[in-house]
Amino acid sequence: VSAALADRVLAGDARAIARAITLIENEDAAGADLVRTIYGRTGRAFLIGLTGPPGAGKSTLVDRLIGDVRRTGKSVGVIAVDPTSPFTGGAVLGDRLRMQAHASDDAVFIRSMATRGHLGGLSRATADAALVLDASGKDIVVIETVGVGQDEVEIVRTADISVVTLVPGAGDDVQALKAGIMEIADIFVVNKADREGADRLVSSIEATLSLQTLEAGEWRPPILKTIATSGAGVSELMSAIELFRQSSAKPRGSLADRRRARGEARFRELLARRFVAYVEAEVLPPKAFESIVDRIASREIDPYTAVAEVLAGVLQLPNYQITKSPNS
Ligand SMILES: Nc1nc2c(ncn2[C@@H]2O[C@H](COP(=O)(O)OP(=O)(O)OP(=O)(O)O)[C@@H](O)[C@H]2O)c(=O)[nH]1
Ligand SMILES: [Mg+2]
Repeated sequence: VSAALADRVLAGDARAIARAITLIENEDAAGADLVRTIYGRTGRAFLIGLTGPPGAGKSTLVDRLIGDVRRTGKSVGVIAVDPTSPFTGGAVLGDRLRMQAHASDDAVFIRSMATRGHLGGLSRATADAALVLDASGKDIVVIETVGVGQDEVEIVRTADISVVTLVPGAGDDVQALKAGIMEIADIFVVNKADREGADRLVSSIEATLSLQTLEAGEWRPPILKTIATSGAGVSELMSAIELFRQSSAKPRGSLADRRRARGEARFRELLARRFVAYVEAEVLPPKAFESIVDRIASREIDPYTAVAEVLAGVLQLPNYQITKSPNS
């Protein structure tokens, strides 16, 4: 089943893409198998991360971007992290409705994703879904997230380009600062520029940016004004994205670094998760994991000691040819 599904994903079959993303979303083992199969065929798509506060107009902006991308003949996949997530409480159909204009276009694939309970589950599922779209041959993949939590910041940080959307009149002018999003922006977009205070917001972002010292040749994040509802400023945004893509594609550029960092983050995360699962299921006796957790909670043992003890046990296993002492 999985091989056939992988073939259909690689052929760009929309139903297969949808099925694959559902498997990933449900943390089905078949989803992991699929990613394993298609991974060698990924790395072609350009990954755009778009984030900002709830209701900033991100989906409206993405809809406009899709239009611009399609005019150049390129295909595009969109993953909108589900607005029904506990973070925003928005309407589930919102994104699909807002991007309805492209519903019948074969070269456009739009998908909302729900957040799952586990820490890091969202960024993992989103990253895998992006791989599916990449493997399916989409030239551009856009990930829309609400910039509120660490998970969301992580998603956008590992994209090829991070676009941070802010809106005037949201009280605190540099709203994104708190979430640590200011540091990850490659492009700032002041959307709803038809509203009062847009220029003030631009100045306040400029002021914040001017506190950061740039190295010679380093990319300076531009600040663009858009009105997503009318499309004003969207082609300028597209040009800025293209400019970034080209400038960072040069040898010393950050694109390769970023992709390497993305690979490293995924590898570390998977290794850690699989290792913990292995220790819990194969190394520790039944119920030992829970009992350690209980002892930590009752202050009978501290977490550092507990980890050191478990690690010592693991490293003595014959299959682990690790010669270093666990204390080194
Ligand atoms: N006045 C004005 N309204 C806008 C603009 N862009 C979007 N909106 C409106 O803002 C509302 C929210 O737009 P969305 O595109 O759903 O915003 P979002 O950031 O995707 O929202 P969430 O995904 O729920 O966080 C909608 O009613 C849009 O029509 C703009 O440039 N000007
Ligand atoms: Mg949205």
